[in-house]
Amino acid sequence: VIARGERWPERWCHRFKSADPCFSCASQSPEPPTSPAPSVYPRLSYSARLPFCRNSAARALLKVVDRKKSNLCLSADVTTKEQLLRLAEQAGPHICLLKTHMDILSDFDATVPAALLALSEKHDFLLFEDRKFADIGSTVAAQYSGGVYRIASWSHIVNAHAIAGPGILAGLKQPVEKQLKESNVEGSTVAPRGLLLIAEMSSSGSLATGSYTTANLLMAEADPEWVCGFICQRAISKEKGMIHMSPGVQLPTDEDAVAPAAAASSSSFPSTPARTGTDSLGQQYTSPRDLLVTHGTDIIIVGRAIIQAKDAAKECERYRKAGWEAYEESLAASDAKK
Ligand code: 5BU
Repeated sequence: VIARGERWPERWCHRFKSADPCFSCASQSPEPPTSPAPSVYPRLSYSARLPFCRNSAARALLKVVDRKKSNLCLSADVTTKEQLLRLAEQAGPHICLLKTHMDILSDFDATVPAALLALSEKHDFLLFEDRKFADIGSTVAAQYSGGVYRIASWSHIVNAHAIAGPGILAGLKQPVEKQLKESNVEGSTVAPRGLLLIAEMSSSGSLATGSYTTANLLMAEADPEWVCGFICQRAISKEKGMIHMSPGVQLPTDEDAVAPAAAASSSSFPSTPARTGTDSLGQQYTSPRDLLVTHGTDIIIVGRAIIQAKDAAKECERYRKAGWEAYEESLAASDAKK
């Protein structure tokens, strides 16, 4: 983690008028931010990126993705444990990652994480609690490890807003380091753990743009052993070990007039995904193809489009296939550019 006063590369410190910028200048620079270039190509296969992953959850996830030919993360936004476990059982064979919002369950108890972990082993997927931590380091350390949910004890991946500064990364890392120390003493192995920074959001009018996104990128790349990637709408890091995950994904339903290829090819501005739809509260949707081929992201996160479908397993498979075809197309496009 970069501490205040440490150097940031190639930036000017406006506070101390020096070429050695302090941390706060990284986010307060009045200069137009060098928008992180969406360097989509050349694109490496998931398996070829493995040696570049310094974080344990990034490595575990890329292995699952490769084994199952699935870059689909299901956002299981349901409100009872029975619905959640049923959905995880149905979706399990098709997904690489199951994303939860434990705090929307009306009947959460300690059996839920245990049952999800059993399903994650049975069907070979990882767990991601979409907790969006956003407080000072000591508070997030307590929120992550304790309370009712004890997230650090079961969730392979969590996410955070970097709004509070690098202390949030250090705070969240504490419970993981404690688990590591204890495992060294007891000789047991520790399950993979990783943090995603929310560098961009899918919702309309999101404030996570420009220099804020850049500051996320710099914070993440300063701690690649702990940060496994980003929530974003396009590839923002050139580090091959960082995973880019994108929510706000929908395919046209069979009845829709818009064909996927037409929707994707309408994107002429690489920094702005071509939106295929919205909900009534500001969510914006993009096609898997636009995210993976045009914008170079790695994992699609899909919620209501799957969980509200008549047949969730069938819909999962449709999204898995679309996500995988988009990935293969991005590799072919990369080869063609060589
Ligand atoms: P949807 O039903 O596919 O719209 O659900 C998207 C999920 O992803 C939902 O759980 C959100 O909380 C989550 N999400 C998002 O939609 N956009 C973001 O930028 C982030 C998370 Br961060």
